[in-house]
Amino acid sequence: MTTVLGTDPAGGRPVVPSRGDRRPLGLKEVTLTGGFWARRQETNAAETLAHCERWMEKLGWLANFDRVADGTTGPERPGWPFSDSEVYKLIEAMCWEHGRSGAPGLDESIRRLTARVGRAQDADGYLNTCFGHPGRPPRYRDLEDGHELYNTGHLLQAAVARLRTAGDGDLVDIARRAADHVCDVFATAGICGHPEIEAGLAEFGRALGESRYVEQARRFLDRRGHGTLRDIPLGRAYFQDDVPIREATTFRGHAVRALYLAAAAVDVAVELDDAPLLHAIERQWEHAVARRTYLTGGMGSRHQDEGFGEDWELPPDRAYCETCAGVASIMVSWRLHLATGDVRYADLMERTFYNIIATSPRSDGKAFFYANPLHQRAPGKPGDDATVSPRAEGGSRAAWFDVSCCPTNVARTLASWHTYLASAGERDLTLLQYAPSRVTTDLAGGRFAIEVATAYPDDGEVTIRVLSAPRDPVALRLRVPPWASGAVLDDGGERPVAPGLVTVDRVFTAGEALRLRLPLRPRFTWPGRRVDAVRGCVAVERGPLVLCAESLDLPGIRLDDVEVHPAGLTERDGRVLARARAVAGGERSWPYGSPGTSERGAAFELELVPYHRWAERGPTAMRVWLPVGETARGEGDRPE
Ligand code: FUB
Ligand code: ZN
Repeated sequence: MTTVLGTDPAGGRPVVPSRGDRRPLGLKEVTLTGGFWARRQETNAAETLAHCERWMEKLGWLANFDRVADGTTGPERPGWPFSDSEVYKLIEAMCWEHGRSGAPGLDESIRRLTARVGRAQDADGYLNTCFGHPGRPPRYRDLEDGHELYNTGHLLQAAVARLRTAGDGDLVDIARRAADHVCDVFATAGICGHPEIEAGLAEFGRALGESRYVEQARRFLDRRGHGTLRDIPLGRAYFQDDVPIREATTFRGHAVRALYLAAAAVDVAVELDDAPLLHAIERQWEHAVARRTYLTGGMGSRHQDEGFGEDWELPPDRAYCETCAGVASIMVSWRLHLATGDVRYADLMERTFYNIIATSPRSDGKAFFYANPLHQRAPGKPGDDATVSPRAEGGSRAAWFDVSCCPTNVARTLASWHTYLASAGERDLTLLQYAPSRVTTDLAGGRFAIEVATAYPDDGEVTIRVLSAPRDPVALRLRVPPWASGAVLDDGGERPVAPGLVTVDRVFTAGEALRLRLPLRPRFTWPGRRVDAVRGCVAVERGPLVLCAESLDLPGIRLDDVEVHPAGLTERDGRVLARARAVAGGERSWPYGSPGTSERGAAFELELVPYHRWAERGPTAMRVWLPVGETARGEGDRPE
């Protein structure tokens, strides 16, 4: 491989595989012009980035770097061993945002933060504020929990963002020294308890054309699964050190760890042309999506280890669904889409974007959900924006957490969101997500530029206007989501289009327009019969949005007393309403036995709102899965 040090000609992309079915588009090729995601990007830029920096300054996580540089470290150190990674994820988010908007103030922030980080680097490339300095534990003594390589992985991803958006410079130099150090120290043994270094090394290696880094990522991957990490009460599956990655059949253990590892495995498989490794991850994805994924796209059912449960273990009230696991799941699916071209991966990405990534941040961008349950039994306490939340759950978004991995992960994902909107092939452009945007890319026959106008996800009409096109035919491919049966494409004449990919392959002319109509009627969704925890319930979805009921809309009625009738769903004046009744009685007696007699109240219309906005109006009970009234059970189209 040769060394390449320029910016990405596409303007910056988080993932640039050197081969594969699809080519990702960059910040210069896609621009959001308004709508759902543009609003979130603006808030992210205007509020979240500064918010994260303020908190890390206030808590001393940034000053940890200064203390190392000044030689004033000691036994006391604020933050967890992985707090350095939050600084790196923030820098990464700033780099994508800077690449997107060009805001000059951001460049200065990136330089300022980079300088503080760089001063803490040891002469041999080691860079960590928790270990290896006076008064601190020695380096690499606690591979299970120390997160040293994990932190470095995030540093490398930040450097990739900087390199691709601004070119070579201090951050890239720092990261290169850190990566070289890792390759030297871990040439023959050792893995980190939290995967992430693998993804960092693989992408940094791609960005620099440095095969040594990719090879080191492969070593880490193949070393895992042989029980080299200490056994712990949660078992070695917690850090995926129980089964070699090529033999594993599903995602398991700590969800973020499992998914970062899988993302890296796809990168390595693609770079090293390792088909068996790629197929192993495809199989694991399939298994986990079929059996271990929530309706929201959330992953992770267990609080005890922030981890995947067994197959079908998907309790709505105890759902963990960490926001970071949503980010990591998107990382895996995106890489699999690029490698294989399969749009199923973009289907899951859409679900996760709208129902996990959009759910986490409060609309002002200054508080976040960490866990994303599908049922909140009692309203949470109002969040206190001035204090650090000691817990991941609780029913209110928190300004900051003791373990605050999610806010910076949301920030870097939102800043680069539009790079997931489309992908390209030799002679096709494929729209994967729908948002008001302009997309311009060079295909084999020449430049193809389109403008997308839509109010999606509020409205399902998507107009694609051609701005310029090659003289020869090209293929415009549109993803039709799996829920969109009845979709219609108007391409000079209307025709029904089935879920999957619809292809228009012809000569396009500037000025012409195509219209895709995705039906967004609200619909009931039944759980498969094996998902025990929500048997007897239905959920309501509208387009890509999962909806929920909030107790705030039910004065005088307990949300958990409400039953719905799965034939009564209407949409009026933009509101989705389900026919419902409140059921009374039974609280004081033994809650098991033969069916009791409960009193059913008068029918009323239950308002359902997008899950991504729950608790936005204040503390509330909430549920996605709604019990079906006894008389109504047996109706509907239930999956097996
Ligand atoms: O351990 C680092 C991060 O903190 C994990 O990815 C999250 O799950 C949280 O535990
Ligand atoms: Zn997190």
